[in-house]
Amino acid sequence: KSLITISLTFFQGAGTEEACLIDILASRSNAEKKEIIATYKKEHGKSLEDDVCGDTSGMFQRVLVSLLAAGRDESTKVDEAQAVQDAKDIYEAGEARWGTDEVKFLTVLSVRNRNHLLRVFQEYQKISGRDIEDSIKREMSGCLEDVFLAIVKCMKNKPAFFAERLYKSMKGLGTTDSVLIRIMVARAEVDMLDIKAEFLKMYGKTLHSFIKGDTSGDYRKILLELCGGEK
Ligand SMILES: [Ca+2]
Repeated sequence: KSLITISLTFFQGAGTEEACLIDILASRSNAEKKEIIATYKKEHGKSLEDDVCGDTSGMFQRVLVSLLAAGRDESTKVDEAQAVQDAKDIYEAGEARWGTDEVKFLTVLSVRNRNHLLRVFQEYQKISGRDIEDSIKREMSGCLEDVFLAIVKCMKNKPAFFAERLYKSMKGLGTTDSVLIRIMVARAEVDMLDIKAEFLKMYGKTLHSFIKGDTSGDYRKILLELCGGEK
């Protein structure tokens, strides 16, 4: 079984839980999303999009459906003029007006390629004097804020995004087991070394030591196995 299939099993186990949908849809490539959609259909006899629509609503639903369409430009080309325009559009749709026109954020964040978006974020900082993440936090809330932030963070640095998700699933009281397991399984053979490096950089502790201190028993054994060595 492929890792995607395994992570889907957790996905299904957790139902269409929002955080899980966000993690998966914000981080996967078009091809991976298409595979997930096909696997979901095969195993459930229903479309993932229908289930997502049944469980979510409003603008958050629109963003998820747009991500499920797997239509992101995956080239590396940056259109300079368009990047400047995108940054302006986002500024005018958010900080520069009363309320927020979320559709503009959706249009730019769900279809543009990574290099282009990194350029848009730079330009946005110049125009608004703020990081785009700060503006998303100021303009939006709840699941919609979470999904836009996840897209931006994944574009900037995907291993750092997952390092933060792992950290937040463990720190404080108790551990969000489903998040921890799902991410560890999904990323084990993909970018765990990068995630561990980011984790150490961001939190000054190894992921290995964090898991060791926060979990126990067979569960800890499995997680440490997925994590690999201390380094
Ligand atoms: Ca506003």
